[in-house]
Amino acid sequence: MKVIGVILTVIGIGYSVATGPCREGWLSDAENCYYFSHNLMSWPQAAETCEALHSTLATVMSADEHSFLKTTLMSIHPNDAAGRIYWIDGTDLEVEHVWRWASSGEILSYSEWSVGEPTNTSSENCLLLWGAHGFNMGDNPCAASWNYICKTSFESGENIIG
Ligand SMILES: [Ca+2]
Repeated sequence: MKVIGVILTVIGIGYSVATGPCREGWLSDAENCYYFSHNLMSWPQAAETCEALHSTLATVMSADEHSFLKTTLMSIHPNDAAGRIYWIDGTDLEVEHVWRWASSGEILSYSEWSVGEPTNTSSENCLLLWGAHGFNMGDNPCAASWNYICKTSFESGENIIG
């Protein structure tokens, strides 16, 4: 009984200090923390901002992760999703038509493009989630000002509070 009491005390302390896996203002799925910006920036500025927040622009590694982002974006924008665009981590700046995650250099293993996207002109080299198309992917000139999503994993050690 004494051992159980100790365990319960430890669990209790654990709960009392933990405030969730993510920093305040960030949202989590099962593995990562995400920051959905309130402001608009160019893709390079957004990437710098995420870096300053100890994260990167969001990668989308699976249909499940994309689904989480879509659901969250629709809940943030119940009435104005169609006018919203969010930068994510992908770019084909290095080699036209070859889309990579900037943070890792890896070629996209998952993608779900909006109809007609990527436009893939040499002037559209940065990846986004397009509200007018259910937050499926699209490309745009990197200098355009849009919202952005930052992402960091639970394991990065930046997120644990307490
Ligand atoms: Ca495009």
